[in-house]
Amino acid sequence: MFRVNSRLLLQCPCRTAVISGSPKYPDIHGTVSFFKACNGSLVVAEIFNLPSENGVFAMHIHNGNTCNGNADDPFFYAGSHLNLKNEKHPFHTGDLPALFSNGGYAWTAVYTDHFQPSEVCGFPVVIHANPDDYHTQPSGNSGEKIACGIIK
Ligand SMILES: [Cu+2]
Repeated sequence: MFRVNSRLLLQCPCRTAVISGSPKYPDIHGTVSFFKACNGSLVVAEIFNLPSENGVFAMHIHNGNTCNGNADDPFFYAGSHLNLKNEKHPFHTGDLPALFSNGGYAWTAVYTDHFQPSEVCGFPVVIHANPDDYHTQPSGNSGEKIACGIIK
């Protein structure tokens, strides 16, 4: 166990999604790790080689069980936002803060009570080409899926 601050006492086992870009964005890679913490999870994301067109990228946990897709959507079968408690966006289980790119690199951490790491195991983390507006239903108008990885 590792105490970060008064709220965050991290416990393993933790879970990690290894992120890979779509065929259009093959250079994107990174990890999103989930640490069990008091009343929830600490989520730490480190992503490399984000495209330069945008500086802010939506990130969600989706409700599928694969990062497979089709000709129209490389991660179609990642599904829609994970929503274990039947909430509206942006209060879905899988709603997360956006990634802010610094020259294509993004690092972010969030402490959330939306889930425990064990509840999201097996689901995909999806990164989108656009920011999440945290308003539009059902998914924040965040555009094309550009990277994905299953939480293991
Ligand atoms: Cu998404």
